[in-house]
Amino acid sequence: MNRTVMSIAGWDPSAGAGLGADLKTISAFGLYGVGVVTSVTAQNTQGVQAIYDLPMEFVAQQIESLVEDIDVHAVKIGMLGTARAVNIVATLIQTLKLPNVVVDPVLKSSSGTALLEKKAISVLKEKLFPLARVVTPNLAEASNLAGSRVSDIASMKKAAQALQRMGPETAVVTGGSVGGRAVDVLYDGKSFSIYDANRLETTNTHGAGCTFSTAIACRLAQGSAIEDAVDGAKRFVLRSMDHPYRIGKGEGPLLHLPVSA
Ligand code: PXL
Repeated sequence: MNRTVMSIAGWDPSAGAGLGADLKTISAFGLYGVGVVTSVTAQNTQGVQAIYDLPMEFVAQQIESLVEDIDVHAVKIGMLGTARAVNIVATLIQTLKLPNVVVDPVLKSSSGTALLEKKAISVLKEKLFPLARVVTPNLAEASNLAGSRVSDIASMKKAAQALQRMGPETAVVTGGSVGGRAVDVLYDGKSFSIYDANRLETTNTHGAGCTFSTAIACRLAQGSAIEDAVDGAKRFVLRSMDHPYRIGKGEGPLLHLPVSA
């Protein structure tokens, strides 16, 4: 299918997370990926060593250059870095009427470094969430954004409901671990869907959240309904974590092989 997916995200030079992971994911789905950089990080599988947030004017220019020329069928939004970037991205999503927006509300790296300034969190919730078809917080992000500890299925449901009420069409809280199962909880304003799989024994998890949200955007670009898109994305993430490569000394990245392979 002749479809283009845009990722607006940070650059991780180890390409395990961020824009690198997103473009690999889009390719694996057989779609054409385009990428807007919000922030350049220096990092590897062991942690984030430095961050350089781009000026919001330059983030805006990249989006405008792309959209003037190329039709975009879905947008994944990851690390934004600053409140100014959140604001300008929200404005452009609206004025350019970009479709199938998936927001991964990235707050911290898995090693604990802040990837979004504190004052941007309210802007993310108020300006960007209402423009999204899907938001995909993990447990830590859901706890922070909903303002209460999220740990088990009951609290995941409560948080999914609270976040959906902030304006997105659906909220999926990811990363639950219940009796050795990997559980995600979706709420669409009416009912819950619970996604459940065997938890893998793997350390190849760096970039799982980025890959998940981008895979949802790919499936939406292909015309899937949200519930199916999330199911397909979960299967893609699990398969991409389950590989024999040993990359780096820390939390290994996923390996994004073609979906049809
Ligand atoms: O996984 C969250 C994330 C998103 N985007 C970038 C990152 C990370 C984690 O390190 O570096 C650019």
